Amino acid sequence: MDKEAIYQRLSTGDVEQVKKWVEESLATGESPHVIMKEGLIVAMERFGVLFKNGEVFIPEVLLAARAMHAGMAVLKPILVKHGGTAAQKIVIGTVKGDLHDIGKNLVIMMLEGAGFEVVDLGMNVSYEKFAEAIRVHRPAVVGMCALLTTTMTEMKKTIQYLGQAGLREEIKIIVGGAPVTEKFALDIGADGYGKDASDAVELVRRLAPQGSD
Ligand code: B1M
Repeated sequence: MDKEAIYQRLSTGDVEQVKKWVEESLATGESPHVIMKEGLIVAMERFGVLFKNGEVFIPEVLLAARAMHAGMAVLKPILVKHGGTAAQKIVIGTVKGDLHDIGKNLVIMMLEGAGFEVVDLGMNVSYEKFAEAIRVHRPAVVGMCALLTTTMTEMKKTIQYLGQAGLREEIKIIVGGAPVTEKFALDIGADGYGKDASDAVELVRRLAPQGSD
């Protein structure tokens, strides 16, 4: 797998070339998980360092993110197909005030790939919307993502709100995102913390084993 090629294509935001790279990598027999984790994610993380260092700006990052989504869209049906039948339901969203969804979408893809049924609430999700989704979908697990130190506190507020709404006992809550830590997760009363998308799948498997409801 040519990691430099995917980095170049992603960093120029070239949607068609990213899709083509993913298709070509699949055609060589590369595993979709490896293409996602070692190709797309690594390239996006590398690009993120440039953003951090002020070498690229928000428009370029948005273009790279769009190209990454296009590459993920090619992989998604394959990951889902190999995941088996869905059983346990997971509701997931990026918390209020936070517009980052790349990591969340990766977690969703991995969960779907592992056979879970996922309800994606999107980003900037209010407490009320999480509560409403729990009432409607009755998930085994609720996942919350935050990428900003200013929005990770919304996780705690959402958990408190779900408690007040009488919904906390019936679900397991997992949290994740770059600034989140295991300690923070425990402190705010979550049931688990996923450091990355694979970790999130392992966590959900432990908290809501398929066929256990
Ligand atoms: Co923003 N941004 N951003 N950004 N952005 C960061 C997060 C930042 C670290 C960049 C920096 O300054 N170094 C910084 C946060 C600083 C902080 O809070 N300490 C930052 C900032 C400041 C901002 C704005 C405030 C910038 C501005 O406007 N001045 C603004 C905020 C907007 C808002 O949310 N209200 C903003 C905007 C944006 C864009 C819209 C331009 C774009 C988002 C596009 C999109 O998501 N559709 C963007 C991006 C892309 C980034 C960086 C470059 C990349 C984030 C990313 O997608 N990483 C990021 C810098 C960086 O990370 N190096 C940055 C790749 C992704 C795969 O990783 O999301 O961590 P991640 O997900 C991982 C794990 O964390 C885990 O699994 C994933 C896969 O392994 N995981 C979970 C994630 N969720 C999980 C949930 C789980 C379990 C695991 O269970 C539920």
